Amino acid sequence: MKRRNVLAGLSAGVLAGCSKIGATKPMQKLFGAADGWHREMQRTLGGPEALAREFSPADISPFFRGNGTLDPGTASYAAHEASGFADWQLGVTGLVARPLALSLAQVRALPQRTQITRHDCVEGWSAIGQWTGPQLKTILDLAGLRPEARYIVFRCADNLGDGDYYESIDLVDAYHPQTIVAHQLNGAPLPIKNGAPLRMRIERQLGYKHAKFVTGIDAVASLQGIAGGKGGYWEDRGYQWYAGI
Ligand SMILES: Nc1nc2c(c(=O)[nH]1)N[C@H]1C(S)=C(S)[C@@H](COP(=O)(O)O)O[C@H]1N2
Ligand SMILES: [Mo]
Repeated sequence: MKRRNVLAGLSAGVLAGCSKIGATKPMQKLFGAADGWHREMQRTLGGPEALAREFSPADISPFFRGNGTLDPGTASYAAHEASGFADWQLGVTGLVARPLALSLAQVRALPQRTQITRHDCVEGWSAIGQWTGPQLKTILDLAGLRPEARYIVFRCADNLGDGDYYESIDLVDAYHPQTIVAHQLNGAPLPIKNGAPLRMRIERQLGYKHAKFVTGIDAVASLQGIAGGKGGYWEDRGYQWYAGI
């Protein structure tokens, strides 16, 4: 039906079980996964579904700066850039029933969400931008999260010299309605500096959680054993894992 058309390119088998596996099992785990004072406080005050503030088009910053990696600078990324990211793939792996490799066309064909939000960087700047992309939960439901999954890890195309950039969130943020895999900023394809062709928006957390140049989404039971084990490139270097605003 309509959903089939939208998801053309994904097999019927991929679609069949998604609502069952994806929607129920992970939701049962949401509260068991919560630990840490900051996370508890924010969620007690706002509730797990509380939305980050959304703004109007008039509020959009005239310039949305880039921060951190502005271009991954690898031969592979340069080749993707030259071909307009036609062969970019978003892998969905780990504790999922149906691993996926989504093309950008498939990501764009999923139901989309557009939101105008403020990005806050710990370095002391903010900017308001309009982001468009599918909700992460749509993709997780397609892949069918397994009940053992507790965290979602984002793999990125940039290496900072002493490690690849990566990030992670728990299932509360993964299923939050404003958590999207963005491919557009202010109605245009993502600029390179802002994470082309795909970057996360995790709207209730600080800027470093919003992984850019995303190549993979990995469902895991534990963050131990991944890079430094703290759940993110900056977390491994001392930043808070839960960076609620
Ligand atoms: N892959 C990757 N993602 C990243 C970073 C990075 O260096 N590499 N920097 C983070 C930081 S600290 C911020 S503030 C935002 C900046 O997003 P922007 O470049 O769109 O402003 O991206 C985050 N995501
Ligand atoms: Mo940042």
